[in-house]
Amino acid sequence: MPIESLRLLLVEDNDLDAMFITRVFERATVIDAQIERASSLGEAFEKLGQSDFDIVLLDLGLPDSNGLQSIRAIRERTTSIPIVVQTGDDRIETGFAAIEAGAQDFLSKHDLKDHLLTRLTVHAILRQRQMLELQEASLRDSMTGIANRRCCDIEFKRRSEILSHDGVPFCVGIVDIDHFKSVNDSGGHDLGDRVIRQVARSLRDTCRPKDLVARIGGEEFAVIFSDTTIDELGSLQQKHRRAIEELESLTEEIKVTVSIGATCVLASDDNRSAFQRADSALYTAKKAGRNQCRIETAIRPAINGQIA
Ligand code: GH3
Ligand code: MG
Repeated sequence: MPIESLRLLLVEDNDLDAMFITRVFERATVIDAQIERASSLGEAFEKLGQSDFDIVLLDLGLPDSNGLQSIRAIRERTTSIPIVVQTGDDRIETGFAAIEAGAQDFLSKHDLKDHLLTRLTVHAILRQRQMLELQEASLRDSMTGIANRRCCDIEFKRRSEILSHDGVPFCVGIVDIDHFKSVNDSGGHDLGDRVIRQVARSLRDTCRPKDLVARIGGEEFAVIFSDTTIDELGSLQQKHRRAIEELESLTEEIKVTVSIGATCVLASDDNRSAFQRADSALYTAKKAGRNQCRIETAIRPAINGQIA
């Protein structure tokens, strides 16, 4: 991914150093850098809040912050923007400490040669972009484009922490395509894959923005219903089931339906125990004839205890 033009936030309180760095980028013919300068960390935060930047070039000795604190403060606000540190301190230990604190690279002010600075800047941006792309890909299911099991595990953990700290309830559900084997058997594996994508799209389009839909197995999906009590769960499940029942058939012979099992999550639950309950509700829905929703209600007394 070539970088022709980039937006750079230069955080530097020294006018001469700022002018020197600006000139380096003006002389660089391969890139067109638009530079905005902030003279303090406070001003840097203001500018980061106002517009998007591709990189922050950060001086470690600022009037309102010092050394590694500045890097950590920026990292607390955003993990995505690459930071290159330039420092008057020549010790290599300072540079490595900067990287440990969250910077992508470092450069001594005594080493500010044109090529070195521009190369370092471009490398930091490209490396960070690749890292974010990989991170994003590691959370997606490649066949359907929706979240994968890993992403579901992370979201479950996040929701559990919010439940424990703030008492915000949440629920989980498992959605399983009915008689999917017969889709493969009658229409082939490719048709099966198309049905899986169609169901994934429906779940994604039907869920609320605060919910998460993930593919957790071949024809099995998980839904994390955020900020949801067990009393709201039934209608949410039915909305998903109906949306899939009403999907346009891909072939005349195939009518796609799903069964859904769900449960409310307790503060004492972990991922496994919560999804085991949802799975047993799913089993009941399958046994009752499929194209149905069930909720694990055995935990109702425990929920009441949790709320009280
Ligand atoms: P039930 O209603 O009880 O859920 O029955 P089922 O046929 O849906 O369930 P079963 O577990 O017997 O079969 C699931 C099938 O899904 C078996 C497997 O070959 C198929 N499958 C798993 N992953 C994929 C996939 O990625 N693509 C396709 N096309 N088929 C898959
Ligand atoms: Mg199935």
